Amino acid sequence: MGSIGEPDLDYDVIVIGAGLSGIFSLYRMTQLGLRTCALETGSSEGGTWYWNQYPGCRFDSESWSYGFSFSQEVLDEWDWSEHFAGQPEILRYAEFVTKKFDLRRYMKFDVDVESAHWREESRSWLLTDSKGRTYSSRFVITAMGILSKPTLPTTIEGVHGFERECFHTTRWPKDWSPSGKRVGIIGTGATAIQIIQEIVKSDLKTLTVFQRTPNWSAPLRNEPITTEEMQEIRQRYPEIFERCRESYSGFVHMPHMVKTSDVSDEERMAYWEKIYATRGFEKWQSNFSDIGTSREANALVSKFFADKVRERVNDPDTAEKLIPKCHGFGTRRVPLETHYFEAYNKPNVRLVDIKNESPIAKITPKGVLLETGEEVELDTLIYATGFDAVTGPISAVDIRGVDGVKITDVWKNGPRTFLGFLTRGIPNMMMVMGPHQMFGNIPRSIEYAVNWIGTFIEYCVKKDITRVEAKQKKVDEWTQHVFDCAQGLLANEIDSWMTGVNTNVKGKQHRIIARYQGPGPGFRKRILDVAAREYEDISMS
Ligand code: NA7
Repeated sequence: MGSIGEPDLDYDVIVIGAGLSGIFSLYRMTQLGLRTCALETGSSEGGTWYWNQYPGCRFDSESWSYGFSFSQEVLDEWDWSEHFAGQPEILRYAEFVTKKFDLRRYMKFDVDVESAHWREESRSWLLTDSKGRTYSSRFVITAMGILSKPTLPTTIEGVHGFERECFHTTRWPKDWSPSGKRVGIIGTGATAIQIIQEIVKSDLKTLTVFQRTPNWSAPLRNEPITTEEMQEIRQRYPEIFERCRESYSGFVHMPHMVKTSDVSDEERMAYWEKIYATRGFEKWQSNFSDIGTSREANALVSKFFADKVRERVNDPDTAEKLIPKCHGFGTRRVPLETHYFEAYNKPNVRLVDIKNESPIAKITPKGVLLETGEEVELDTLIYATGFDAVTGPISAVDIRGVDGVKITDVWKNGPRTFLGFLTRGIPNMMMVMGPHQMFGNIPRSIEYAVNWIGTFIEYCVKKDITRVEAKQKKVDEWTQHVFDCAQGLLANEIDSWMTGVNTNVKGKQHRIIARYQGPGPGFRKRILDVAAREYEDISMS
């Protein structure tokens, strides 16, 4: 197709990030014949699956519904070994796709983009990295991930003061062994749950879990995929991806269009028992249709899952501590587990409730001092304390648009976007997995976003359009639509990374609407309508 006509620019399109979003963005841009590159902080591709190398890291989505759908060759050639693959296999998959399309030659590793400044006169972006190197481009695609900026528990005194082994889950030391160690972990989100259930299988000496908020968690039920099963899955790929397109959040699990009040107590319990026994997110995504909106329905389903915890944890006090009291089932992202609750039946595992019983006074050079006066001495302290999610990676770059306006100022009261792809005042920059996009089964959402952005850039090239910007009116309408979709959802009454709250980050104490919460098919229809109307909702020149 040729480039976007500006020989003085280094690139037509710079992609920031070489995770799954970056890999597919690069693929699309190279297919268009554009001059492109991906600037990646890591030393290799893979994004989330490159950084998260902790023990037990794996999919919560079915492997075969998570992989890319865009290439028949990839679908034909790649075999998944488990229904929920582990991180090493997923990273190999990212490397396989990269290699297959020879994308590595467009990737620049160990590049930390610090700023991106819009230059109106040349209608281009100038990016600068932490080593002072610059990169110019007509368009920028941000593909930085929604959970890529780790956060330490800065609310705790002495967070940098532990003098033994200490790390965040995204910076796991290679060849780390728990053998004979007294390990402590702060956090009980999806990451911690995967780690805890894995490392208790080892010969560690003790494990102390410091829990601020318990999480609802339910069985993953992972199993290997046999050769015959993989053949069968391969034949079903069209049907699998069709299901993902039709489901609410891009998973293979279809909504159950029945309310808790539509059935008898017995039928309800039977249905819950049935889905509890299934694989993956079925128990969340295919639960009764009112559990996310009705307090009564949510109380019932929460009781069902609470009783499961009580059945599985021997010590009643520990079981009660593990049952969330301040948020209902499914109002936060439900981590899936394999014998997580049974971990607490081991004599060398201790759960410390740091919210209600024994708050942390401070982290000392050799352990964690509780307000009770007890110092829990540790050899290793793990921070499983999550991320400055969704807006965090974007805000971390000094992005300045028209007249030097900062993206953080445009979003000071929460993100405002058009389709989740564009921001007013920030021309020629498009976001993959930016705020106000649908998330759910992430690669499905990545494909929708990158395909839309790719088609839009292709249109611009064909029509010789060199400047695009969201219109204020359309941003207001889309943002309002995203707010409307979020109305009445119990999830928005709860603090979590999904509602933009992170106690460790300045300015993230208040809930925002960070993502599109309407049904996936509705999201796709709206973005495709904009394309069908030849992008008239966007300023183009
Ligand atoms: P999450 O889900 O954000 O969990 C972080 C955990 O760390 C959570 O239990 C937090 O408690 C806890 N935390 C965070 N800061 C502190 C401080 N200052 N003190 C004590 N405890 C703290 O991150 P994950 O990495 O587990 O998972 C992120 C997503 O990755 C997950 O949803 C999947 O989509 C994959 P809190 O609940 O805030 O009280």
